Amino acid sequence: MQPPSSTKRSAAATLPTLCYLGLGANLHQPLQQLQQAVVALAALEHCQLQSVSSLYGSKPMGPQDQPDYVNAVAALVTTLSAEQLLTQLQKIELEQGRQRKDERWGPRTLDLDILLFGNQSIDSERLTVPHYGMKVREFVLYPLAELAPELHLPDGTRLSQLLAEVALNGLVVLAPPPALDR
Ligand code: A4P
Ligand code: MG
Repeated sequence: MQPPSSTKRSAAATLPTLCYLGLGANLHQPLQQLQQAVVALAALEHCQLQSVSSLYGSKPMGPQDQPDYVNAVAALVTTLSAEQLLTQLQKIELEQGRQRKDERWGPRTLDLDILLFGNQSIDSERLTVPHYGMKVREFVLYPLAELAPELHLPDGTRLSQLLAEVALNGLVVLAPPPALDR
């Protein structure tokens, strides 16, 4: 007899959930950092990388004495819980040389943020979802709109409404979406 399907999916904490991730880097060849991060995301267990936006150049938010950033957004379907996914993202950050320093919004080799996790609102010790800054950051909203122009946030806010309120602030497309090996 077949075991119940729940035992076969022991590592799967949730039903498949579509989430959106913010990728950012401004140290040590940031364009390549993002391309390498996309390869790492595509290799994550219990995850299926769906699409990645173009790679954008953006002006630093926070301290201005740091290089411009490269930013992108990725769409990923996962059966991990949001906290399990965060753990995997932090591993990738560390593998790419991320050092956490005291300076708020300081430079980094790679930052991976969970912007949205399905339609869930999460407020735990490790996670705030939707990401606390996403509604006002041009380097999140424009790449996200490339992947999901019709998106609504869990509170009902339309992405198109947010785009109308947030200026480009020097945001430019640097490179097309990285190719996904399928
Ligand atoms: N955490 C809570 N919620 C989340 C979430 N939704 N996704 C916690 C990811 N992490 C979340 O993060 C600190 C803690 O946030 C984590 O341990 C996790 O438990 P971190 O990555 O160690 O630190 P951080 O990224 O420096 O902090 P913060 O405040 O999240 O910074 P942001 O908001 O990521 O901003 N300018 C441009 N142009 N482009 C950028 O991408 N990024 C930043 C950093 C500054 N300026 C930028 C950019
Ligand atoms: Mg972060």
